[in-house]
Amino acid sequence: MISAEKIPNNVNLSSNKRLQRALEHWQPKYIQWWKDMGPQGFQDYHQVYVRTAISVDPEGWAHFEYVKLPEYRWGIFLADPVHDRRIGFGDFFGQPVWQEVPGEFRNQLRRLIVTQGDTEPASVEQQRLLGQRCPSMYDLRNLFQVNVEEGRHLWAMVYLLHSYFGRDGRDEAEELLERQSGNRDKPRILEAFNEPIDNWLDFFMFTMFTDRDGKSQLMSLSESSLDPLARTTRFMLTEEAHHMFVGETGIARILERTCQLMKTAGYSGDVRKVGGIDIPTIQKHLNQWFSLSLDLHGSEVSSNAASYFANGLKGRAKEDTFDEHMVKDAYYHMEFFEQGKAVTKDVQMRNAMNEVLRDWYVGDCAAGVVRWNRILDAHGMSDRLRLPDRKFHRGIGMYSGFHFDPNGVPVSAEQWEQRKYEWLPSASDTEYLLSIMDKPVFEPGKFANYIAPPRRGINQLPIDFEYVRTEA
Ligand code: BYC
Repeated sequence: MISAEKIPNNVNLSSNKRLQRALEHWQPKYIQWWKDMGPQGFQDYHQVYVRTAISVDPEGWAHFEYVKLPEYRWGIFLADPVHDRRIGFGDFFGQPVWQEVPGEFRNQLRRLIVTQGDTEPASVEQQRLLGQRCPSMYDLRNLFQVNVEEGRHLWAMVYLLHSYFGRDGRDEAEELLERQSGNRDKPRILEAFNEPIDNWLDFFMFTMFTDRDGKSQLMSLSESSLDPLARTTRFMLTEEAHHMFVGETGIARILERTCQLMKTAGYSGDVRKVGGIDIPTIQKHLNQWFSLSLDLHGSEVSSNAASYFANGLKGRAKEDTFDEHMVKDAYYHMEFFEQGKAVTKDVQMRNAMNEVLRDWYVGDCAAGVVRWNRILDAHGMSDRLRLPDRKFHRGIGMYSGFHFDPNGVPVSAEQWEQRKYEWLPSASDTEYLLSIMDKPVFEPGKFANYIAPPRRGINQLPIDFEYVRTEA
């Protein structure tokens, strides 16, 4: 039975019979999905020290307790309403926001919500084997925290589908549990969510770069004229921040350790001999996840994006910082690649909204890379990490039919084949990473050789706290 007590919420679940009925049907399927496709080997006998959102105010949010993963209390939360909120962009600028889905935008909105929702269980599926290779108990707990929150983000989208889209919303909610990351017949919708994440370097790069796409997409959806969508995604952003923290500090700690090992290895850069992760391998994984996450922003020129903007469904990140919100007569100077050359053309700004969001995203990523490079600098290393050019390794959009090196210089198909593993992880790189991650580190306060400990523990607890414990 669905009980509002077991499902923390601020949507009046106890008096909403329609939602209760829909969830009664869906929730057991979700739990089954979580047991089958969630963290493998940590479902039955482990208690994890996680935070659970029990209300949207800061105190309710920072509620920590030991939980058996399948018993996590996935909740439904909307950020507080904004009084007299008005549509902030597009053709309906200035009108009151919508509390119900307008019939004419129903399909478009459902599609956006389903695409967003699809990424959440996908990421849990991608990461399900990582626990068996964890570098420490602290990291294991962070992985599970990320996983349960992605599960909650799925609940958030399912809440919208159940509450505002009737029968087809309920069908879509079921399908969100049926598609599977990497499945040949029923893959996840967006490409990056079908890539395996079987080592922790990929996990940290994913949470740094792909979760940051989550941030940029959620920021643009939190501007939506559909108020329940705006409020749901606004609350999701608070959780996304922690995921990016896990990614950014994870790589920072690997860099810290790599610098130490480089000194031991005599500055030769040959840190693999002493069991560390060398800078070129880190750079290749950065290239991989940054380029896959650029693809997640869609094509540079997109009539879908123009229509989302015109109809007020999906805005720009921080829409209120722009001077003009109708964007009818504005142009974006866009670089096209024609006959081997870059040519700049003006594109109607509404058609360039994916690129506008991508610009914001690239800036946010670049700031993170600057912070990583400070670690290399502080250790006196001359190596630096860098973002590859946005034309590099693209599978979506106008560059997808061509090949470019990380500097954005065009290369032929033969050159690409010859050189791609200088720029992207090869099978032997993965083999090496798996070899140093083959044994999980479960002893509290101990860390795998390739990563430094964090500066501090979770919730002001010591680093050697038992963040994951087995039942007696
Ligand atoms: N892979 O005009 P186009 C997150 C499709 S991450 C495969 O280029 P549009 C998270 C597109 O659907 C954030 N297909 O782009 C992070 C369209 O198909 P149709 C997730 C792709 O429509 C970590 C066609 O290509 N949220 O939260 O503007 C862990 C041409 O479309 C891809 C969202 O994405 C791709 N990469 O779409 C957990 C927000 N890109 O119509 C979670 C919702 C495009 O021809 N989604 N296509 O069949 C959207 O706003 C938009 O759908 C997109 C861009 C941003 C994906």
